[in-house]
Amino acid sequence: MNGARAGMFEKVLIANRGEIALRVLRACREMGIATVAVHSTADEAAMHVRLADESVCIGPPPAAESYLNIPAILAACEITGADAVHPGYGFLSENARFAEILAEHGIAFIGPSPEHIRVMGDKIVARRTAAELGIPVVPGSDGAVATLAEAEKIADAMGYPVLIKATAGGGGRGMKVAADKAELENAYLTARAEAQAAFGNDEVYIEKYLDRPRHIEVQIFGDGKGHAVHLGERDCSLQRRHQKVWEEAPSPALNAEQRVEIGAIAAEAAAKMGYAGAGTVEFLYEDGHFHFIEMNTRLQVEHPVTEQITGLDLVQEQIAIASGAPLRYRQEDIRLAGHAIEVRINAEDPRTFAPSPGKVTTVHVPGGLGVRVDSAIYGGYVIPPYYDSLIGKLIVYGKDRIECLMRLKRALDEYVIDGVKTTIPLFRRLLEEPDIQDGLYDIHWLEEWLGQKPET
Ligand code: MV4
Repeated sequence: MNGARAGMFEKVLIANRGEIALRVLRACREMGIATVAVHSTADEAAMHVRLADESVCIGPPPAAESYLNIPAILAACEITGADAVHPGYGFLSENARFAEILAEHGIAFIGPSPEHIRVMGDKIVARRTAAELGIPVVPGSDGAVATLAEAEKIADAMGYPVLIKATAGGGGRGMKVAADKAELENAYLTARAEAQAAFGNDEVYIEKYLDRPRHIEVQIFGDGKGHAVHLGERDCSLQRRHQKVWEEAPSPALNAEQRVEIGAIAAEAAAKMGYAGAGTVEFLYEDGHFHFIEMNTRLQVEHPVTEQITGLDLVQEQIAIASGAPLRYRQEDIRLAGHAIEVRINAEDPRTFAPSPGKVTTVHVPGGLGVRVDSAIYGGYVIPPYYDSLIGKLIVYGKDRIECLMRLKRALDEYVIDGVKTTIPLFRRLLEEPDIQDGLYDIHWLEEWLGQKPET
């Protein structure tokens, strides 16, 4: 079989580890593209290293010296002759400078342009850009708020409660709520100080605080030439400390008309920007209204739920677009069908969420119709303590949400991971909750539930 197509990459270097490295490797294999794994000294026995065609050690265990080490990754590209890099998620996936450096060396970055990464990385510029492109944004300041007096003026005009956010923010750091005027000074000063400490940049802006929204995000793809499609939404409201634990598609909160409307708005904006590759437009959804908060310019952890309801391979699509191919689907070719749920299996105590690295003695993964497991662990694998605790994703698909929930319960009961603690028991408990069964949850639901059901 000859997999060669005009312009298609011959060898892709995967600048990541764990389940996402494996996910990218699988897409490359199916496209007839050779793969290069890179790894730290802590990951010599990792599955992505074992399965790749070639591998290169890029440094010691700390990510700053290996998976974030741009010169070492560049050297690995040169040594192996890779013609493209897939960054996965996290690490260098939203580093505009990395994308630029690769381009300067004639290596393709499988992702959007450095300019689009940069625009969306600055939350004020992202907000302004979204508004200009016709996306509904949260009411708030026009740009940065440089003084407390200015903050007071805007908050008075808009009404309380308000939220002070860091321009360089993300992950909830440098974010402070002010319920009324009396709380504004402290919120403003604290947000600036936290932003300075976390990002070395104390610039902040103000938004109206939405009390009990859902987090709903739209998956888009652009060809970089003014065409874009959307692949429906994901509901990622179930989270703890800004870490998603459960994602589903479609959102239990939306009807078909709302889905088409928000999807079209997101895709049209991506088209107008000339956006290339996969992107996610994040919204807070409350009282029937969508409010843009951020855009992620990378593949996301939860992309499999979208793959399950569309039947499309998002990583293959990313690779094709980065090689200069047009979008392989028009909007009318994309059919959203059935329901998918992903739960994140972390090596953590299911009640305290304390990390639980160490040796995995036994792994038995669930299977059968509608069950997918994206994971890079195996019996005898030692989970290193240096990286995040995600060790697998269980994704279940059903014709509707009810079938999906029954299948999730069945699959969780089959799943065996011995030797380390995992979040599997958390999901068994969640499935017993009427609010979860009914899809009635917002971004605060999980933390409130955990608060009411403290450790043992
Ligand atoms: C908000 C908000 C309420 N109102 N913005 C949290 C991190 C960043 N991605 C945006 N975040 C929020 N922005 C306004 N105007 C509440 C949050 C928020 C949140 C958002 C999505 C998912 C989980 C969250 C948990 C707490 C707060």
